Amino acid sequence: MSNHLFDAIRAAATPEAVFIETVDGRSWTYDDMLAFSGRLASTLVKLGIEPGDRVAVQVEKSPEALMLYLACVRAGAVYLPLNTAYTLAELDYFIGDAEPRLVVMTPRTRDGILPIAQRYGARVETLDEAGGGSLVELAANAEPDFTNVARAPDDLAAILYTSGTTGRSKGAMLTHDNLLSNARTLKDYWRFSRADRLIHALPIFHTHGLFVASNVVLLAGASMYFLPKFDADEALRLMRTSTCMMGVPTFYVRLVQHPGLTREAAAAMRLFVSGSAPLLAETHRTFAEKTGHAILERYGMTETNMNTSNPYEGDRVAGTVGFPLPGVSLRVTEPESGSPVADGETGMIEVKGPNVFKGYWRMPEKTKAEFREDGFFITGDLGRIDERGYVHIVGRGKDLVISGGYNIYPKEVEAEIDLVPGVVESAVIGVPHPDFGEGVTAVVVRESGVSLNEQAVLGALTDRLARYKQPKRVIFVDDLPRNTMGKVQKARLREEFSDLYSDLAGRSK
Ligand code: MCA
Ligand code: AMP
Repeated sequence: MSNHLFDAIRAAATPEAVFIETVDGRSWTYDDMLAFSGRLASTLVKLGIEPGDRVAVQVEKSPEALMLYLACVRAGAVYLPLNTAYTLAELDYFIGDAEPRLVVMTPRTRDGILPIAQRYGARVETLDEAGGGSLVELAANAEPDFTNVARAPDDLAAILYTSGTTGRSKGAMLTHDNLLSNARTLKDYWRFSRADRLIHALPIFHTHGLFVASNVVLLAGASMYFLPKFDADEALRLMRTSTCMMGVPTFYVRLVQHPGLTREAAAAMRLFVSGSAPLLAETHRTFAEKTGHAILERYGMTETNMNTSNPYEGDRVAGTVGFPLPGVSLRVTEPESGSPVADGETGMIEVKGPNVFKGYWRMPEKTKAEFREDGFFITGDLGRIDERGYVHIVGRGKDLVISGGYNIYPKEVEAEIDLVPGVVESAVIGVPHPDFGEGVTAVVVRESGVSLNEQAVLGALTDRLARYKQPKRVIFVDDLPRNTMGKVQKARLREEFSDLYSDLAGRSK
């Protein structure tokens, strides 16, 4: 019986070749991966997981955690990774919405999550960063030879939550073929082979680290160094025995500030990829001057996987995201009408292809609203295509802040700030930040006579919002600027506070 995604992974695996090495010296071959993911898949089935059941996972990065993703694919389950920064308040929403049959947590956070999981009828098991925990104990005696559950190209492999412009987060439903087709395309486009070793320093609960990085390595039968998180010293050390790295712009900002980044340090490397947020042309240029490597920038979304990429051979143009990938149709339209703009003009980027998701989990109306009649997905990103065919992202139609590669929807943060006693209203904006690209910033109006300060606002958010969503600064103003329609003029606020973080330049890690 065929399992669309895993069959391809299985076919690319070279049994004795190394798949993952960790910085503390642990290593797994492809054979180990097949056996361990088989044990975990057998365990999932024993725990009653049926095809289509969601398995929610909020654990620290480890090879075992990646193999749990593969086990879910093999067992026909729907993998639901959750950012480790999410608070219990945020988890309550995700678990209630996705209704997983099983929640896998770190032992540290188990007690907090247990009542939430029980309320929604989910079982809880644990997995820690060292590869221990109750799930692994159950798997120790399970069968490594697992007959994969049959899954067709259109069956769900994963749900990844993306923040909503209005209301709560939406679960993007990704099929086996969404993931497989995109990973195959990227493997070929970026020339991945068994000879490659990737520096993997991204988290594995988002598309970038989970699908782009890990699936490409798997389909190439290549290997990777698994770092718990990005560390410039460690990345530089590993470059001497690696061939590629994938990262968010913050990785490259931190690397160019490191005295160890030289031509010699990067001599063994063949490819540096950047994505998830705009890479400054200056970072691209400085990196090239220091190493001789032109960073390859690409563009994607949780809903669409990767859409465009600069070429492997040919000009990697700073400030552009390159060409639509093979099999991906991309057009630029008038946002309101959806009709194509004139050549070179700016408009809404829309995409269509096997990479584009199936819809938002249990939100048919929202799904319908984001697609055109002819099947193109409306990305919410504003862009243009230049005369050479390179796509430029010029802005965002959606009110979104991207900080260190993580998306933050201002509305969600504003809603929490507005609940703080003494707050009249708030506007959350992203302003240039030398390390994170954009820094989440709250502009707050307080009731007259109330002695509310920055610390009190931030303190009230601690247990409500993931750390990366919390404002780096809170500014108090008498009134928010509004246009004649009464809408807050965020562009004016962004302008006014554009220098807020400039004193941090040169001091980032
Ligand atoms: C950590 N902090 C952050 C961020 N990360 N604050 C804002 N934005 C962030 N991204 C907080 C920490 O909790 C800490 O708070 C303080 O900021 C400083 O932390 P630091 O040690 O400097 O951070 P770090 O641990 O080094 O992490 C920075 C990072 C990391 C390496 C940029 O955030 C990261 O790995 N980002 C990658 C995100 C990613 O994978 N995105 C892809 C999404 P305090 O000290 O005050 O407690 S997928 C996607 O976007 C699409 C599909 C695509 O195209 O790829
Ligand atoms: P996410 O919802 O986390 O998948 O983030 C997707 C968003 O990240 C896109 O809609 C873009 O706004 C942004 N993004 C991803 N890659 C790039 C890039 N290379 N340049 C600019 N923005 C990007």
